[in-house]
Amino acid sequence: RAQRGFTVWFTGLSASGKSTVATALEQHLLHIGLAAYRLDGDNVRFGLNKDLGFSEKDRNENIRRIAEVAKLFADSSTIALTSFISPYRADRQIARDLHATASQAGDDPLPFIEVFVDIPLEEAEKRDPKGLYKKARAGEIKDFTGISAPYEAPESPEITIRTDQLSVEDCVRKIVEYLAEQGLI
Ligand code: GGZ
Repeated sequence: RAQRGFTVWFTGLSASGKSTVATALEQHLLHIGLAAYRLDGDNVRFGLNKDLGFSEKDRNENIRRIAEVAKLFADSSTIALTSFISPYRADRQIARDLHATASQAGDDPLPFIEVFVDIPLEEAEKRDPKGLYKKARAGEIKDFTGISAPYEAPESPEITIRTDQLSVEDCVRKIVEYLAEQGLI
């Protein structure tokens, strides 16, 4: 039967491992012959959303547009993988609700799978691959998630992964097993 599209929505702190796991998951899905496409800061914040910064309002709009684009990919029978901090619960709910609303009369809702990339702030700060936490602590970056801006952890994500406890492969396996159980792949 034809592939059905859906969205896997990663959420978590900067340096939590969202992009690393999303990239590995995308590779796996492509390898087994499924169409998958990853949306992340590199291909969205420098293009479609280059007019947006990191104020609460701009993050709301960032996530709103990403949710709309993910839905379009899913609607085209692609698996959309999004890796953005998406710190606000209400924004993630909007993204979820958007997928639940069919594009055209008679269309089924598009599945939306929220993956909480859960690591302690201290761990993310220890990793600090780009030195951003250090700059945020020094006051050189304002509104930095976890330091001077909020991160609202999901209350009932479909999947939680601890990237500080599991290998990337194990994280991918956990997601793939869930998708298979749900009959999505
Ligand atoms: C958080 C920031 C900020 C501030 C720049 N707060 O680790 P990174 O570098 O590569 O990922 C972070 C990315 C976050 O962008 P998102 O579009 O995912 O954020 S949101 O969903 O909240 O709209 C980080 C970098 O951009 N970055 N300034 N102030 N992260």
